[in-house]
This record gives sequence, structure tokens and C-alpha cells, in this order.
Amino acid sequence: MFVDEVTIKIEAGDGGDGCTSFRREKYVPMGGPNGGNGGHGANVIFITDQGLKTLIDLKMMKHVKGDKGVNGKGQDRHGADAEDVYIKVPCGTTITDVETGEVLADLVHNNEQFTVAHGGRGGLGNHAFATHENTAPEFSELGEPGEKLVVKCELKVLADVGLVGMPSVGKSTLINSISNANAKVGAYHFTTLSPNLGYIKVQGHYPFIMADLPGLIEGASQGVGLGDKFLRHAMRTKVIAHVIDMGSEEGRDPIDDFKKMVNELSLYDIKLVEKPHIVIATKMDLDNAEENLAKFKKEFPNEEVFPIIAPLDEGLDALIVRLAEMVESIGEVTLYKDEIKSSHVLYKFKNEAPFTITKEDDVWVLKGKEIEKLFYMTRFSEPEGVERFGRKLKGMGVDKALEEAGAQRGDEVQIVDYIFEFKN
Ligand SMILES: Nc1nc2c(ncn2[C@@H]2O[C@H](COP(=O)(O)OP(=O)(O)OP(=O)(O)O)[C@@H](O)[C@H]2O)c(=O)[nH]1
Ligand SMILES: [Mg+2]
Repeated sequence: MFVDEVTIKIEAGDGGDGCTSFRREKYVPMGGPNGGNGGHGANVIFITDQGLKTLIDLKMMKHVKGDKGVNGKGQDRHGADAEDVYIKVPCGTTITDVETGEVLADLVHNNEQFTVAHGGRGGLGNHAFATHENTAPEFSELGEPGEKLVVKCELKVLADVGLVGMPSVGKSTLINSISNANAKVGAYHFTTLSPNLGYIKVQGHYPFIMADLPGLIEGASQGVGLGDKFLRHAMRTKVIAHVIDMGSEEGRDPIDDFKKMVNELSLYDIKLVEKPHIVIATKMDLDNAEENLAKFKKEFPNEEVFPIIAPLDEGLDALIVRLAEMVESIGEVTLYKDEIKSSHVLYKFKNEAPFTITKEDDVWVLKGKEIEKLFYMTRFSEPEGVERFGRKLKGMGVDKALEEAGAQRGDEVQIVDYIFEFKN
């Protein structure tokens, strides 16, 4: 099964909690604070692996959750950071935030990483809060919550050249001969079930990427055979290379094959036949090949045809030089023009208001990432921690904003599920 679209829920790990603790030693009546900090929560990171070809492993995941950092302890022992979670994906995977529809990352190269959800930082222990004014703080922070989101991963084969042709015409044999690809070759139809990518280096030219697509048959655009689901990958290539078996080993007629292929492509999307293309004539070692080639050229005098024998490396140099030239002359066509804005990895520009105020029944409700984070990191069992929470809110301008909104002394104010009294 070729899985090229998966939605997963992602939760980075929360930070470990800070510790409130005091030194206890014999003969030392008032030991200082020694509560350690919590460890960092696990980040969730996508990483590309060129060995992977589909998103099938992700299909099993559905929900990925990073561990919480270890809590701090007394005697200034800091908690360990949680281990990051890596999600391996094939090259050519794009990651979209389902809620906003924003493309977060377009991972193209091997071993490329993208941190999709950051783990929370560890809460500070009470030692970290010791100051001249407060040498013995009786509070510590809880760990910061990890980021959570739902993402859609899509595999979109990124290639400059797409090999298109009937089953068993020798597409995989060709890509194996000219690139680092390791495509399965077989004497039966539909050996290739998902696209293979090959990286091709040509002396004096920029390297380019070729995609070996599964074989198409007549009616593919209507879902016959493996259907047309792979043609969307062809849509993203700059050059289409039609692969035609000139040996007519299986009783095929190369002229007929070519007509059928062009027809299938045009039925799928007319843009496919408008792309620059060439014809690769394979299996030129077979008896009928020369004769068929002559007929083919006569029938299609305007087609640029490259006869090859891939297993013997014949005709390959001329072919790849020409493909490199074509790719270069097309230049930097952005494959994801509408989807991505800058480089291959995109970062969200976060510019949200620190909080919002709404009135629900008689309660003023405060919402916002920053304010909620502060809430989650406060240990409400510690009065000094609660005091600090109040000071921080004031510092963020909450008191002023509530007053402006019309809040009166004594009104109820809610953050997450905590309700406190407005005192101004
Ligand atoms: N005689 C000869 N046989 C070839 C040549 N190239 C490929 N073949 C054979 O043709 C058969 C099909 O080759 P593949 O490379 O698997 O063909 P494909 O187009 O990738 O096939 P699908 O993935 O099924 O669409 C295999 O048995 C190959 O060994 C060639 O130049 N000459
Ligand atoms: Mg194949």
C-alpha cells in the first residue's frame, strides 16, 4: 500500500516540575533553598530518511506523545531532560497544521529535521528564585506544558523528471542504471508499486532528480490498474520522459503505446501533455527494436527519441545530458508555489496578543497562550507561588485591561479552571 497522506495528533512532553526544598543539616538551623529544576520535556521532531518511500509507518501512529521531563529534587538535583521523539518520514513530505491550514515544513533533503512541537521547559526549583530580598523562597514552578497540535503529513514526490510508461517497459531498470536508486525490477507487470526517486549527477551540469512512477495502462485515468493516483506526482515534475518498449517483447506496438500514454496523461490533466517531454526507446537489444524505432520516428517525426539499452549502459550518457539541459533550461520552477513562502522549512511567525478578555455570565474569562502557560506553571498550593502569579498577571497588563473592560473590585476572573477575585 502506498500511503501518501496521514493525519496525526502530536503532543510534545511537558517540562518536569521544579522542587521546593530546604537544606537540612545537623547544627544548621535554617538551611537555604535547594530545590532543583525540572528537566525539559521531549520535543517532537520530523526527520527525513531517504530509505523510506511511503508514510505507512505514520498511519500506525495516529497519536505521538513525548515524555515529560524529570521533576527536580532536593539537594539541588535537577531533573533530566526527556528524550526527543523522532518521526521518520520520506523525503518530499510536507507538514501542514490542520487547524490553520498552514504549511509548516516541506522536507526535501535527506536527514532534514523539523521540530513540529517543542517540549516544555522544566519548572524552576525554589533555589532558582532565591534573591537578596527573598533568600528563602517557598515556591517553585511546575513544568511548562509541551506544544500540542494536529498535523497532516503528505508525501509529494519531488522530482525534475518523471518516467511515465506502460508496465514492464524498463523504467526501473533505467533509473537504477543512471542514479543511486535501488528500484525493484521484475519480469511481471506492476513491479513498482510506489514512486522511486533517483539522484542523477551529470558532468558539467547540475544534478537532477528522476522519479520512476508505477506503470500506467489504458484506462488509468479512470482507475484501471494502479489507476492515476501517481500522476499527481508527475504533475510536479518539470520534464516528462515517456518510456516506450521498442522490443515489443510482449507483443506490444510502440506507436500504439505512445498514443495511449499521451491520451491517458491528457485525460488526467492537460497540463501534463503541455510539459516539455522526450521519448526514451528501451530494450534496443531486442530483435524488432531497430525496425520499430524507424517506424516510430516516421510516425512521430517531431519527437525527440533516445534509444537505450539500460542494462548495457548504451545510450545513457546522451540521454542524461539532454535531460540535465532541459531541467536547467526550465530553471527554478517552484513546485509548491502556492503552498510555501520561503525556504524548505518554514517557521510560524507568532504574534498573538498575550491574552483576551471576554465576559461569560458574570465571570471575566482570560484566555491566551502566555497567560495559560503561566497558569499551568504555577503551584497553587504554595501561597508565594500564587503571589508571584498575581504579580506576573499585573506585569502582563491584565489588571489594567480588566479595569478598562469594566471589571469591578470583587468580580470573578477565570483562567483555565481557576477562579480568583479581582482586587485592584
Ligand atoms: N532485453 C532487455 N530487457 C530489459 C531491458 N530493460 C529492462 N528489461 C527487462 O524488462 C523487465 C521489466 O523491467 P522493469 O525495469 O521492472 O520495468 P518497469 O517499467 O519498471 O515495470 P513496472 O514497474 O512493472 O511498471 C525486466 O525483466 C527487465 O529485466 C533492456 O534494455 N533489454
Ligand atoms: Mg518499475
